[in-house]
Amino acid sequence: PASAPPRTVDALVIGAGFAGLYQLHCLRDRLGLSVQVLEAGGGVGGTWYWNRYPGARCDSESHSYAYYFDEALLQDWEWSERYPGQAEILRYLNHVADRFDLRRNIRLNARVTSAEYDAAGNRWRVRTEDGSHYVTTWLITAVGCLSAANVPNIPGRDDFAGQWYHTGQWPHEGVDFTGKRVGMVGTGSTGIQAAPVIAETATHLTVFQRTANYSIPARNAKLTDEFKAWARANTGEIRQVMHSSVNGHPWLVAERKVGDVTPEEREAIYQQGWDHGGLRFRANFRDLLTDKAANDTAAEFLRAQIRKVVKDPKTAAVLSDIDHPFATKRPPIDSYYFETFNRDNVSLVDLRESPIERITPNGILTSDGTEHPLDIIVFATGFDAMTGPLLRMDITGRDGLTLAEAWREGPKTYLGLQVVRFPNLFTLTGPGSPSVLTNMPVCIEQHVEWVTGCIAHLRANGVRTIEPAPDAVDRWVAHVNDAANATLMPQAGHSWYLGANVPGKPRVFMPYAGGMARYRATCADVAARGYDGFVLGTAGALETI
Ligand code: NA7
Repeated sequence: PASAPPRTVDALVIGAGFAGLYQLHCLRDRLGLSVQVLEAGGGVGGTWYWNRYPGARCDSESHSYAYYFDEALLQDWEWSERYPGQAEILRYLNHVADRFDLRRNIRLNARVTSAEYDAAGNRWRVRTEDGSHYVTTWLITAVGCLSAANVPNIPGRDDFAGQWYHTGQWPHEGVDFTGKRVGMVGTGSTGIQAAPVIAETATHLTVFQRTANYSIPARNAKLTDEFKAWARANTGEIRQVMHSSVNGHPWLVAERKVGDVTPEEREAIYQQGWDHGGLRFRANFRDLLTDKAANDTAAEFLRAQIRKVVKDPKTAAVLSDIDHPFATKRPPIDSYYFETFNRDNVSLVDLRESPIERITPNGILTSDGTEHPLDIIVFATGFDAMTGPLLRMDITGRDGLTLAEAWREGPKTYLGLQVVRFPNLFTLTGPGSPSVLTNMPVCIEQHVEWVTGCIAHLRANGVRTIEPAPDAVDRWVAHVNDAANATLMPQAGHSWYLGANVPGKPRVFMPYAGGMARYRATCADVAARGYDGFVLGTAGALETI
């Protein structure tokens, strides 16, 4: 109740997914702080609590999609498939919550509505939807990058007589597609995972495609005992590779360039990558993301595969008419996505030719005058990525400055972790960090450990406040832009990396494309030089009342 006195803690963490769980463990069990985690969901797990759509599965390989901070945890947990499915990851995160006795400091169903910095007391006041009130010195957001659902505001949506769902807010009881005509809007990673599974039970599936996409077969399979034994015996080496790689995956990008091999060799390498499956395809040559001519060779190989798989030439043409360079948008991986279009009960609508005009009570009406009759609409339309989850909370820093105002022209951070005039606020996997361009747990562990080390340092040295110096932020923002512009990625106009999928969102390339290993080294260097670029203040109360 609003009248109850606030609860006071040293640190408050928002979110109980991969990042929030580990941050709680580090601050409570390594630093001995009092910590409260507030989680909007009815369970722990973050992304994997909400994204229960058919076919939901991680694109990182299981043995790398895990915490690496605890050898006993690594040894005890056993993944069953090459890529972990949603239910298995959720079991894993619940196992971690139990194993490290985390639940006693996590409040579920506690959606944070506001966080306000009180300069006089040097503390944050955090409020939840149900009127609870917390006071904390350190405020850490662990809200994820892809957690604010983007449901397109298509006219007529509320008049639809059937059911509609967004994949990121999927009903826990599941959705029965038997006997239903289903329309799915969106062909990103999510739609590409969901379509083959929906098609298995639906009477008919209509896929509404706005932008054609590359996809590489995942080649998911049960893990063999040999592989499991290898992964267990080599955790140190796997960690080492993940830490030295550009994107935190357990492989390195090849040294060779496309031009170093003959066209025949190149095609054989691509074929091998296609047969092996997964995100690793893009690691075949080191210039795929920097040289358009090199990229064209991969793009053309992938378009040709679509034409080989899809039998109907018109459908194949629409699916393979891809206008962005390969991997400049997040490249999906799939299980029989293109094959799905060979089924009798699946059809494709090209929204570029005839966009959606409105939703009617009976289905979706496109501009060519066709009304596609539907019982269920699935919006696989993605997220207000990176900034969305932060801006949907009302965060206010010094002098009444809101985060929305501070980021009006796009997000500005130092290392993706801190914002000018928001002292003692740390934004894990925030914009300006490598986050979504990496295998997330690797990036998360680095962030959480860096923040933990930072708070330990500040406490040991009597520092009351930390916030970035404005010129350090300017330099970091420029560096993030330069890193993006050194790649082909900004060329994909429709990408959520740029905020282009959300109407009115500033077009800024949000993640740091300079590579995870380089980022890790930069952060370590900043800490080693006494938190260079940050302003450390000694005024203000640290011990909260
Ligand atoms: P994405 O990758 O943002 O994909 C969303 C898809 O929905 C994409 O094909 C969009 O087309 C399409 N979309 C979005 N809004 C509309 C409207 N209004 N009309 C038609 N089509 C629309 O989200 P995902 O959930 O698939 O994946 C997110 C990340 O999760 C993924 O990258 C992985 O990191 C895991 P567009 O391309 O914008 O034309």
